[in-house]
Amino acid sequence: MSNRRKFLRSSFLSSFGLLLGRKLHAGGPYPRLAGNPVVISTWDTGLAANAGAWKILGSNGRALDAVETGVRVTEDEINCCVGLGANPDRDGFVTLDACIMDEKGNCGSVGFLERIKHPISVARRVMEKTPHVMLVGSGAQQFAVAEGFHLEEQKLSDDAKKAYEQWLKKSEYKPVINIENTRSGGAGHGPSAPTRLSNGDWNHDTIGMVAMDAAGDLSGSCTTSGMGFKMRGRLGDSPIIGAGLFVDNEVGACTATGQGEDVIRMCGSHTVVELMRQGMSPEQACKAAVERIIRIKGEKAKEIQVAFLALNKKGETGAFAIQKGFSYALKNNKEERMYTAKSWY
Ligand code: SD4
Repeated sequence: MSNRRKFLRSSFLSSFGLLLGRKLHAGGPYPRLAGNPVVISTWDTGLAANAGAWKILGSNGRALDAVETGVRVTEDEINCCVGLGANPDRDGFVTLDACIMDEKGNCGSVGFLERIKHPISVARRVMEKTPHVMLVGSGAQQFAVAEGFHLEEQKLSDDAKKAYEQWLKKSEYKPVINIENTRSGGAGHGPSAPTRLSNGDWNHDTIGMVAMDAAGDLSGSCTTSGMGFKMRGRLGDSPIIGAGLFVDNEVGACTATGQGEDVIRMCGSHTVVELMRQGMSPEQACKAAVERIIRIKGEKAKEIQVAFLALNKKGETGAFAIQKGFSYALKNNKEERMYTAKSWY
């Protein structure tokens, strides 16, 4: 055989081998961990949300169904930062953002959605029933209604009304706040969801959830009303795939909470997943992402809260935040509890 033919033959075989190798490794760098479902979600409201998700995960259901069902629990609660009971924008309207992503890289999202109780389920319909990833505003609402979602009355919850009336006294628009407040979500002082509590801790309530099911597949969800008293039309990181949420079934999944603008700037959740792909543990990856925000923001990082929460394909979990006070809920076959994340400050 001539040298040229030998070369062609061997390069064909090695490309074929590579292709085959790829296929063999389609499960990713980690072996599939079956039979150990786990769910983690942000903040204290995560406990009840995890319990909702566990109804599915604990009976061998799919992670995608679990993360939708789980965060619907929070969307049903009266909460500063999730669902229709949440704080409004500065014009007095509650506008909701949500996204969802499954183990196959399918994803769906809604932003600036009004008068619909379960934006996470609309996001799932966008994923499953449209050729698109994202629908926003009146288009998203129109789609939701066409899909049978009920158009709720435009009315603030009692808590939100009180918080908004308080805010209106000054109508002070500050994209960042770092002061104590009466209602988690920035009542009285500006459009930011982060609030500093009297003990110095920071509070938010957006719910981000990532889970692995008994088959070893990953999914995630994220839903929020965003910053209280934000500008009308503002979108945060929570409906943006790669920012507020990212899932890669070969590696892991991550969700973010906190000041969305700063998460969007560095594609937060995607960054964390890519760092895990390079071999970092979930906590190391979340910390490295926080450090990147701190490098970008310098001293201004002192005034904001951002936290990342991640899960890898081995079922390991971890988190890291800029400020202290970020808590997350974990549920697996052995435990159901809150953890407090380490933080930069
Ligand atoms: C946003 N990331 O809209 C959300 C807010 C948040 O807990 O996480 N609040 O920027």
